[in-house]
Amino acid sequence: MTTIDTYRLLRALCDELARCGMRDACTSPGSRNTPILLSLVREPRIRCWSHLDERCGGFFAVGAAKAGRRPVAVTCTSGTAAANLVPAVVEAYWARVPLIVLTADRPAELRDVGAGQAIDQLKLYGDAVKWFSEVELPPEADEGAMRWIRQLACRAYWTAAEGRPGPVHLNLPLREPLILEHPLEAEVQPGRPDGRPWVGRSGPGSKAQPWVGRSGPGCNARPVARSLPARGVIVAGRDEGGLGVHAAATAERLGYPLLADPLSGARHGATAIATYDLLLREPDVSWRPDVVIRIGDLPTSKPLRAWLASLGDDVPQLALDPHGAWQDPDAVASEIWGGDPAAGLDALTATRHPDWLSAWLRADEAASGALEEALGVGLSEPLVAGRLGDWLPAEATLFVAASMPIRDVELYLAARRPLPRVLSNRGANGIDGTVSAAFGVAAASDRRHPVTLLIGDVALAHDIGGLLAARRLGLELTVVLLNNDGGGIFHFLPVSGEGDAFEEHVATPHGLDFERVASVYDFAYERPTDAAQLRDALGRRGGGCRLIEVRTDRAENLALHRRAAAAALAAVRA
Ligand SMILES: Cc1ncc(C[n+]2csc(CCOP(=O)(O)OP(=O)(O)O)c2C)c(N)n1
Ligand SMILES: [Mg+2]
Repeated sequence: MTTIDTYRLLRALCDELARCGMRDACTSPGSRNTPILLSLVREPRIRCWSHLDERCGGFFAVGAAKAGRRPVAVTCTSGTAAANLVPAVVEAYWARVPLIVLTADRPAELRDVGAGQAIDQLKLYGDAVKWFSEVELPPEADEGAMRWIRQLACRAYWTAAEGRPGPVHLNLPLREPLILEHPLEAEVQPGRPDGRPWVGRSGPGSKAQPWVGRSGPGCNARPVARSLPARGVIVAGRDEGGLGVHAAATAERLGYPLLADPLSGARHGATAIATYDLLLREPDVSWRPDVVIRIGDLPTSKPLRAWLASLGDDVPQLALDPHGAWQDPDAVASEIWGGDPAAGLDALTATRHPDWLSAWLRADEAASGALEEALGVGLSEPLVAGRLGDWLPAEATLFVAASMPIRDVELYLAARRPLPRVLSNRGANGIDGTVSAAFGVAAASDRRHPVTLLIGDVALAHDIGGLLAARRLGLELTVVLLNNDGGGIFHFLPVSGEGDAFEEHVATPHGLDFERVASVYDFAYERPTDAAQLRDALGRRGGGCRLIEVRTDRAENLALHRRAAAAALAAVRA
């Protein structure tokens, strides 16, 4: 096999990915992956985002695929470089994000014989990929080989995008020389006419909405029309495929309260209950429904999960999931509908109960009012989380880190009005890769609309290398940092009673000076000390990256959360 054959095949692979709809790829440097990297970079329809740390590149791809709702490629060299993609691949698998991982590898004769940078990359990501293929390139890029590689690229793309989306891993052993001596001439086998992919997809939604699953068991089954009891609730969890709008409309039509996670895209609905995380903590202020309709992932809220688990077998729980996924840790769902959830929702009818919805809405109003009063006007973590929903325009994207930011957003973000799109890495709930994922979201979003990341200090320190994207990729991102010098979330857990061991090994304070961090990574820096200053800072967009630091105290934060929750529950009881 000559180097020209290698490049012909890899250029055809990238051509096919672009024909299928790929727009973004992440590269990271190395020698063995040179042919893959150059083939991607030379493909004009694919924007290539360079990352020097593969872990950042992988999470950037997760963010870009989430925001762009189409598969993103990631390539890296062999050895530990490929192992650095594990966290992103795992997150993509659990969060249903389509990635195409293209790892370069040593060829067979250089494996397990002491050659450098050679590890066992076969099925490196285990069951966290939808498809693994060892792509040994044929000796000659003849017509048969070109047909094969084009078909392989389409298979990788459609496998990642369709059904339950997720990552695909192609491992490519490559032999030296890895660089062409002369530029590549016209292709031997130019692909299908009119820019069509080698293997097209027909059927509903395959082009327009590859993200929303429509295959899988029972997908084409028609939902049975059902008439439901008057007292029901709809629980909507993370969904990036537009199902939230449908869930909100259905809740209105049925007169059901809507317990909608901010990641659901449903929380704007007229029946959405913002404070369910609070109301469901107390059985005397929440009411037993006669049926529960669940859509997509389960929301993060622990009280909500505990409440669902407590309802008992006489309250049927129907789970609708675009991919028929099992989202039921407490084994209480009575039915999991694997077909099109929108059609499933349309088939539901109920007669309205005169007081059911209004009682929930009244309780929510009382709780929201009391929370707001308890928070006051000082800059606190929950106040920032809530106000971002009010201050960011509806076209903005708010990327929220794991730990307290996502929990505060779930309780304190308003409901029943236009909200920004909210995204988060909730597949595996890691704090890793958050900065990089937010940059990926910025890369695949409309540049006219702001992307804001809400993140804690430990999560930011964990992916501090992700900040390099500000200097290197020309993207715009506003980072709102809630700096309580450690993991504030752990103060809510019993381990917080463990004194010094808790402080050093669990809370992990670090004392980082984020103003200096901002200057190292070329971020403009601001430190507002009141809400008006924060609001002004958010409104200033200069095209670059900004770090807005809000300092808080972990112990005070715990006390404030407790006070606010107690005040809200008292208000609802009253
Ligand atoms: C990769 C990874 N490591 C560890 C954890 C466990 N963890 C959950 S929250 C958290 C602390 C986060 O602290 P910070 O980002 O400052 O947010 P805060 O709790 O202060 O709101 C840790 C270490 C995790 N979720 N993911
Ligand atoms: Mg913190």
